[in-house]
Amino acid sequence: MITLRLVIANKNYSSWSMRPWVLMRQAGIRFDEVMVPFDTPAWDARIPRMTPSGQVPVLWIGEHGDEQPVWDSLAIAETLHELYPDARLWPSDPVARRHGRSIAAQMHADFGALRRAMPLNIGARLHGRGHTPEALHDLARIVALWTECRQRWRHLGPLLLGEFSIADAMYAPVVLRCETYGVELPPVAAAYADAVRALPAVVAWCEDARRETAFVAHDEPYRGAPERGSG
Ligand SMILES: N[C@@H](CCC(=O)N[C@@H](CS)C(=O)NCC(=O)O)C(=O)O
Repeated sequence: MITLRLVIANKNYSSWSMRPWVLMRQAGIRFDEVMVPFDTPAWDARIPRMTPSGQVPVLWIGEHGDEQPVWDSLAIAETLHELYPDARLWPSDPVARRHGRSIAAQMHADFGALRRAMPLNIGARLHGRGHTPEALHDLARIVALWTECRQRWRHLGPLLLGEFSIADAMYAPVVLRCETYGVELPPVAAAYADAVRALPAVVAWCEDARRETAFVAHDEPYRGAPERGSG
C-alpha cells in the first residue's frame, strides 16, 4: 500500500502548493496534508529537513516501509499520473495529453510577470492592482491558450482538455488571481474560470484559505500588515 503526505504552505498564498492538492483532492486520491506556514519558526525548523529544494510543495511517498520525497509541482503531478493510471490525471487521447503537457509545462516555466504582479491572495480583494502591461500581456497569452483548448476539446467536457486534468490544476491559481485582482475575462475564458471555481476541490481549498489569518508580507505588495490588538 502507498501512503502520501503532501507538505504545503499557507493556502491563501501558496499557488504551487495548491496545484497538487487540488489535483489529488479532485481525483479522489487520498493523502495526508502537512501545512507549514511561511515566515514562521516552524518553516525555518522543518522545511530544510522536509524538502530538498527548500520549497513547497513536496510529496512524501511511502511504500514498503520506506518514504521518499518528490518535489516540484509538475514532477509531483507526473508521478501521481504514473502511480494512479486509473485516476485519469491526463486524458487517454494522446493528442490531448501532449497538448496538456505543453500547457502545463508552460504554466510551470512561464508567466513570471503575472505571478509577480498578481501573487495568489485568495481572501483579498485588490481590484485594479497589479494590472501592469507585462502582467496583462501574460494574461492575454493565457486567455488565448485557454480559448484554443476550449475550441479543441469542448466536445469532451467543460475544462481545458474536456475532463478535469493536471492542466486545470496547474491553471486553477490563475483563475483565482483574476478574481482577486478584478480581471475581466472574455466569455469563453470566463466560462472556463467558472467551471474551475465550481470544482469541489477548488471550493474546499478556497474555504480553507479564507479561514487563514496569517499576513505574509512577502506576498502582499499592495497591503500593509493589519494592526494587532493588545489582547
Ligand atoms: N517550481 C516549484 C516552485 C515552488 C515554489 O516556488 N514554492 C514557494 C511557495 S508557493 C516556496 O516554497 N517559497 C519559499 C521559498 O522559496 O523559500 C514548483 O513548481 O513546485
